[in-house]
Amino acid sequence: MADYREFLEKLDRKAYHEGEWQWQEDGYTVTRTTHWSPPGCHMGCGVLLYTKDGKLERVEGDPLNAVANGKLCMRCLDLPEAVNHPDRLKYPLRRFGERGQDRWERISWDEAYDEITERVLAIKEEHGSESIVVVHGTGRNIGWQVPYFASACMETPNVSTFGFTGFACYLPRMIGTSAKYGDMIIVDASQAHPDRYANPDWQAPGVVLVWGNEPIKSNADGFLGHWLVQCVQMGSKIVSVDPRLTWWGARAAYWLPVRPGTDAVAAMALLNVVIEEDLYDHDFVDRWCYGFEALAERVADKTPEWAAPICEVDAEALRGAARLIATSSSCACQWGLAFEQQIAALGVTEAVADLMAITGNIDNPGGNALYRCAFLIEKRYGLGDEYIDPEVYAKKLIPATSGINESNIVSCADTDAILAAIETGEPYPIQMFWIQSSNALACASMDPARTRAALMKVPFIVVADPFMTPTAQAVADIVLPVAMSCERNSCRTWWTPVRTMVKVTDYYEAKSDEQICLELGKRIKPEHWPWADDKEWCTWYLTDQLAPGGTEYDRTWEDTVQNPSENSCNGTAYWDWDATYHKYEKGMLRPDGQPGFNTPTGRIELWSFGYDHWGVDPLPYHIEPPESPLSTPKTFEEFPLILSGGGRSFEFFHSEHRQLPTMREFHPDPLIMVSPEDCKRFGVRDGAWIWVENSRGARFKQKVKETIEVMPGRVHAEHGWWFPEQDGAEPNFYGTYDSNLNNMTEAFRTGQGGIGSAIKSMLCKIYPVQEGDVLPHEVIAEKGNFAPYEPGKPYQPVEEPVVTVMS
Ligand SMILES: Nc1nc2c(c(=O)[nH]1)N[C@H]1C(S)=C(S)[C@@H](COP(=O)(O)OP(=O)(O)OC[C@H]3O[C@@H](n4cnc5c(=O)[nH]c(N)nc54)[C@H](O)[C@@H]3O)O[C@H]1N2
Ligand SMILES: Nc1nc2c(c(=O)[nH]1)N[C@H]1C(S)=C(S)[C@@H](COP(=O)(O)OP(=O)(O)OC[C@H]3O[C@@H](n4cnc5c(=O)[nH]c(N)nc54)[C@H](O)[C@@H]3O)O[C@H]1N2
Ligand code: SF4
Ligand SMILES: [Mo]
Repeated sequence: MADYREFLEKLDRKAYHEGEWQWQEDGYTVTRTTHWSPPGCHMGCGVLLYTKDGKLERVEGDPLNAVANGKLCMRCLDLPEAVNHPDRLKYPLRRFGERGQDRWERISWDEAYDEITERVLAIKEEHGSESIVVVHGTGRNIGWQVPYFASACMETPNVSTFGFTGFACYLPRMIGTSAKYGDMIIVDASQAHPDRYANPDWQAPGVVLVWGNEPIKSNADGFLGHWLVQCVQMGSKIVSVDPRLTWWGARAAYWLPVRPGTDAVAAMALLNVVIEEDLYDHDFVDRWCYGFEALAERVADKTPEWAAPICEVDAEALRGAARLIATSSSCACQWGLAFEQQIAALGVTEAVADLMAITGNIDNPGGNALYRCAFLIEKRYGLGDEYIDPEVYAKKLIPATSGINESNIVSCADTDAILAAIETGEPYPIQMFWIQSSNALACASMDPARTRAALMKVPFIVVADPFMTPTAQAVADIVLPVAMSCERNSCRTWWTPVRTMVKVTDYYEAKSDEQICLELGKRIKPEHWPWADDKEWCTWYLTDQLAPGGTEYDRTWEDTVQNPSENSCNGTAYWDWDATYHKYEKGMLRPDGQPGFNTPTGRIELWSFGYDHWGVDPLPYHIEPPESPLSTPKTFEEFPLILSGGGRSFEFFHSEHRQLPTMREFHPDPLIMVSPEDCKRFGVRDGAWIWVENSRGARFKQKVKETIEVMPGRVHAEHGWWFPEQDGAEPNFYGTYDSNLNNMTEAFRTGQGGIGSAIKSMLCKIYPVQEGDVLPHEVIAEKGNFAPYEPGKPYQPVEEPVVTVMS
């Protein structure tokens, strides 16, 4: 460690470039900026864009960017291929003929805006603005832009990642930790220190719990995987909790290969060992935690021996991991999507949050840091909500039974409530969808055929995307071409320093999300859109003191772009994250300035008032997946494999990048991992296409990757696949149904509080694809879906679960 620190201290950063934002080099203009979307990514690493004659030709990492240290993934390196791709949408398009016929005519932006404006005004007048649904995807360039657009232009509270049941991405971890800690946590990999790994106050984590997350591939939620690689090189040990043997598991002190969807069982056993063996941090628990006795009582019988047969992890491994976690200098939890893609989402979040708390790993060096957004600019969902008439706002589509929604913790609408409104017309029919950054049919929708059928009932649909997608083909009336990252002026502050993207090239008539929202906003609700252009709008976002969250930022967007050393892109003073440790001792977390956490009790709530208020168990609990060896043993006899999936790959961001020759050269087909034992048992072989089928008769096909990464009895498939090279018209829709893992997932089935969905823990069987087999898109074209369903209701379970909650 000392050697590396010395190396960093001596490093002459200026040897790379002078820190200016733009310069000329070998006939290129080089621009120093960041990238996040499109094509999409959660992060926002520093890039040097090399442009010539108005074209992006090359992308390199920016060595002076302290966030990414000059490192880039293949998706950023390959940006020129995406940006210059001939299939990109060049002009606004209007459908003629029926939906799904792939018949489009070019129209002007004015024509598009006129038609949209006319329809929106008429819908608001006749049906109320709540009948407009605004849809966005994850982490793209829409995090604050689309919520503001929904409120200040469309005036609707119905904003959603439509099709994605149970808020099954990150949100449960966010609200879970907000309730228990009053803040969200992120692994302290030195990212708040301008001098990073060389900072003397920072220590590499003693152990990192990589739990249901693949950080090198996903770089999710404000965290870069290579930071952890650096930590490992500086001595951090790994505990990997993952049914698959990942890069991390292969290097771990303990690999705990839980049965998918049983993480809460393993977590409760870890808590049991830490408490029973008296390994917890007494001082921290006494001074800063509330509800320890209740927690101890809850886990008193959750011994490793109790857990082992349920979660399928060896009891001694659970014990060893618990001891390592509790006795290391620090433990950080790099948690991931597996937390919410299971029905016990809030229970496992709770258990692991408690484990970090009672071992004293909150806001400590190399532990779990409590950081907020840059300059406290936390404007996301809810931005502009004050422009929605309170009576309209009260009509937000949320499930009647969900306490979380009633408390408005989740400020977006609920996708299943929207689906029910479309299918049943109750409480009101939906008149319009505005889809900006979502390809629901290929990716976010838990039942794509059902989603499509529902959307066919919606009279007017607009999609704004850089590419023609299966979703746009299937349901759009108007498609708007969206600019890529080097073609737009933008900014973001999420988990990050203030970052900007700056426009250096053009592509035909494509416009940025900012331009589209602003131009349409000015037509429909001019009073809420006072800004002259995208740059002014961004400056407002960064500097508006009155907006929720407030901000101390006083630079314009242009200043930010042109003085990167002042904010994001340099080794000094690059953002205002407060790197102070133990902020709770110093009165830095609560609005009243008192020591403690920003919770009702001022302590970390091991017994959570927030959870209790939402109608969720205030202590850790487990719920078995709706279908599992324990909950539906009969179904398990015929469907003996546990299906997990959606693990990220380097080449793709969700359904994106499938057009790019380089990515398809590396990763031509959707892959399902099958163990050598199961290949033998089910008569399938490496490289062969197989069917994966569930008890409802839903199926999809992928190619076998025979590998020891998965254990016998478990398979792991990929999500987000469609084939831009295939026919886009109905019924094929670029083959989007045929390899779609989400034929198997379900709307209307969630965990406590309407949160979590069993996406990564289902039952299936596998068998070889034969020539002449009926394809999923043919079944859907003929029958509508694989099984019948009642409007607004979940599918009837094939077998009623016998085991449910364990608490
Ligand atoms: N390249 C790329 N990066 C991405 C994305 C992308 O599509 N491509 N998507 C982005 C988005 S929106 C998100 S949410 C993040 C998600 O990124 P991650 O949080 O890393 O999630 P996944 O890659 O889905 O799964 C992580 C691990 O969970 C394991 N797993 C599966 N089931 C279970 C289970 O029941 N329990 C446990 N403990 N583990 C399980 C899988 O084997 C896998 O190794 O990635 C973001 N980054
Ligand atoms: N089975 C299974 N399904 C999953 C997952 C899984 O792990 N397993 N992961 C789930 C998760 S965690 C998530 S978050 C969802 C993600 O789902 P989404 O975020 O909705 O991702 P996509 O469906 O790929 O749709 C994104 C679309 O936006 C376009 N786009 C990209 N950038 C921009 C931009 O800046 N502006 C605009 N206007 N458009 C842009 C892309 O071209 C693409 O068509 O998928 C979920 N689906
Ligand atoms: S994480 Fe990878 S793809 Fe995302 S911005 Fe950084 S380098 Fe680019
Ligand atoms: Mo996600």
